[in-house]
Amino acid sequence: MSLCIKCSRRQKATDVRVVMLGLDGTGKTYLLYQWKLNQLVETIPTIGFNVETIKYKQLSLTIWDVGGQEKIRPLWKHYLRDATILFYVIDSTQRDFQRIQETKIELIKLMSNDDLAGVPFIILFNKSDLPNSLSEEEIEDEYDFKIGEKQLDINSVHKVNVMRISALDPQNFTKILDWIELITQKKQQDRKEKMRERHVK
Ligand SMILES: Nc1nc2c(ncn2[C@@H]2O[C@H](COP(=O)(O)OP(=O)(O)OP(=O)(O)O)[C@@H](O)[C@H]2O)c(=O)[nH]1
Ligand SMILES: [Mg+2]
Repeated sequence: MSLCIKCSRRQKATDVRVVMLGLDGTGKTYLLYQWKLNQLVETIPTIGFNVETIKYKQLSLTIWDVGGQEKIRPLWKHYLRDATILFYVIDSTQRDFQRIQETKIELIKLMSNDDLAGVPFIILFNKSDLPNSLSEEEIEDEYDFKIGEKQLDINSVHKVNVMRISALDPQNFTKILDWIELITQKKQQDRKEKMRERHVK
C-alpha cells in the first residue's frame, strides 16, 4: 500500500493553461479568488490580468483572468497562444439585448481565432444564485445554447461544455475540474494511441 502511495506521488502533474475571458463584470476575478482562496473577495475591474495556480488531483492549472472592459479586449489575443482550455464567463443576470449581442460576438470571434483551433471551451453562465438570472430555457432562447457538452464547428471543431454556475457554490468548481480532468485524460490517451499506431506502421 505504502509503495502505491509513493508511486502516485511521484507521478508528474499535468500542466493545464486556462485562459478566462468574458465581458467586464461577469465575475471572472470573483470566481478566480473564490476558487483559489475559498473566500469571496471584493473585486475591482481588472486592468490587465490576474494569474493563479490551482492543483487538483494530477492537474496543475494555471488560470489567467484577463480584464473584459471593451477598451482592453484587444489585448485578449496576446493570452490565447498555448491555451489548453478557454473559459468564457457570461453574466446570466444580463438581459439587455445589446449586451447579449456583444457577448455572442466576442465568443464567436474567439471560436474562430486560429490560436484557439481545437481548444475546448467551457462557457460559464455565472451568478445563477441571483433571482433574476436566466433559466436553462431562457439561456437556450437568448443564446441558442443548451446546457451540457457538445461539439461546435466554427473554424475547427471545439468541444464545448455549457454550465450554469455561481461563484458562491464551490461544488461548481469540482464539476468544472472533473470535466477538465476527463478531457485531459482523453487527450493523453489519444496521443498515446497515435504514437502506438505510428510505431506499428
Ligand atoms: N451574486 C453573485 N455575484 C457575483 C458572482 N460572481 C461575481 N459576482 C459579482 O459580480 C461583480 C463583478 O465581478 P468581477 O469578478 O469583478 O468581474 P470581472 O469579470 O472580473 O470584471 P472585469 O475585471 O472588469 O473583466 C462583483 O461585484 C461580484 O461580487 C456570483 O456568482 N454571484
Ligand atoms: Mg476582473
